[in-house]
Amino acid sequence: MADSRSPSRDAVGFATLAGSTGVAGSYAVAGYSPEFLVAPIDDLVVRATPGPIVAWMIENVGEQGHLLHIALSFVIAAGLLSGTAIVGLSVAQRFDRPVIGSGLAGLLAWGLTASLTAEPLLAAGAAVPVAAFTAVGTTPVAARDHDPSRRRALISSVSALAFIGTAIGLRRLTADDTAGGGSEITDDGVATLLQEAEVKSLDIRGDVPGLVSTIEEFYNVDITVFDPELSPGDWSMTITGEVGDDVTVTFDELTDMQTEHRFVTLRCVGEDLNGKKLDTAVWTGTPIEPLLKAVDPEGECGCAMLRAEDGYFVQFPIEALEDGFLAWGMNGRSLPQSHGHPVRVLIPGHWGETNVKWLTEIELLDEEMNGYWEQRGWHGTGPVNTVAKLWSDTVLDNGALEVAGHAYAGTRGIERVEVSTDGGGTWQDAELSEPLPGIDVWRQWRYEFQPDGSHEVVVRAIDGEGNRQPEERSDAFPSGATGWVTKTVSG
Ligand SMILES: Nc1nc2c(c(=O)[nH]1)N[C@H]1C(S)=C(S)[C@@H](COP(=O)(O)O)O[C@H]1N2
Ligand SMILES: [Mo]
Repeated sequence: MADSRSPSRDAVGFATLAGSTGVAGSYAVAGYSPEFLVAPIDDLVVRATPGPIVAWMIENVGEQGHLLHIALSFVIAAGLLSGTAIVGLSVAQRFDRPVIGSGLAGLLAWGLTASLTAEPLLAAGAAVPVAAFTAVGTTPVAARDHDPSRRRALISSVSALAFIGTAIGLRRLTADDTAGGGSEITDDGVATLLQEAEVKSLDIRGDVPGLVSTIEEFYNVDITVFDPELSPGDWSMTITGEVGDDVTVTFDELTDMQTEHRFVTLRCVGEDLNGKKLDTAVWTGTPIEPLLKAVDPEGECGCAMLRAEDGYFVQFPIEALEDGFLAWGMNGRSLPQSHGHPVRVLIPGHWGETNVKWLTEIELLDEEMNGYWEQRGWHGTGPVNTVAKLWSDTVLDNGALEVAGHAYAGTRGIERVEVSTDGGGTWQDAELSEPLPGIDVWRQWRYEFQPDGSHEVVVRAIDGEGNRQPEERSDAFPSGATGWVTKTVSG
């Protein structure tokens, strides 16, 4: 009996169950979104991590890096909610008032979740299970004698697990999922372009994406783990700052404007020389220029800061912005959540970071300012470097070796790709895919030869202005990788 009066192992166990079910409950009502308790905690974890480490993780470790801090954030969230359950359990025991104890735990869990997520209503998702499982732990001591604690612990654990499973399952079933691209865009224009890309894609045996990357293939770079959940109805974008009058555009107004479908390629400044953060899609949207003209920009620097719902921001010249595109569709579907649902920016020929997702604001500036990545030392707002990727080497049935990849030079375009099979001694022209319409699109290349032992293959591109891709090697940081891709292959 004396045992059950101190915060026993029992109490810690029940509190842990209560905390875990609280996290699951929050997930059930909020999903993988900023309203989920773990999201703001994760923001704090990321903010507490030194900037260079975060930047390095996002660019290099990607998903696995996210998993590390997310796991830590889950543990912290469950720990905090367990703390509220411990307080509830202690009060219940001290004053022998189980109802007050579990009510208090629920109230504290609610307060904690509501203040961190700023979502008082959804915070109930965390509070209710915490209160319920605290109540299980506060069942009067008398009852406990008839119910051996081992058995009770087992039953509680099983029901907690069942609750967590149900919460996750329910969420998955009911979630309004735009992950793979939402509703279909029924416009012949898209279908025509997708078909053109298919026809023009080279017949490559190796594992190289076609001229249009699928939504699943298309790379992702995000500064946060939780993508903003913005419905078209909630979305609007304001052009502000050094302008005659602010202008706000709603989603309906935007999609009523002149609609176009464009091939646009994106490449991240942070990728390795032969990395895979280079992809192309058919985007549906409208040109930015008419919107800019309407506000009459008057800033001194001729530059603009673009801001997004996830806290991302990037600054670059208005000149580049004028050529830009506001997209709400990707490969014939509404923009997937991870690519900026409902509206993102596409800036021809510039590094990926200028292509702001979940766009909320264009602020015209008087003075230049650093964007998110520029504050972290990157120089990634200008035009892309020229690159030829060597993404596959395959032995064909006839014994020949096929090497293949994509080449990209932004708005300069790709004129030629040269391949050497003797470490750069001699060069031959690779087969190139027919150019796709558009001013910012990659091309596929392919080269086949009869191997004789081991070969050092080197590839380099020549852009549309006649410039050969520079040979000198540099790392991605801070201005994008340079050099020629080489690979030793044998038949
Ligand atoms: N709002 C927002 N926009 C963003 C980013 C981001 O983290 N948040 N990442 C940028 C970077 S660094 C790149 S390379 C591209 C990647 O776009 P994708 O994820 O659609 O491939 O988006 C850019 N736009
Ligand atoms: Mo990027």
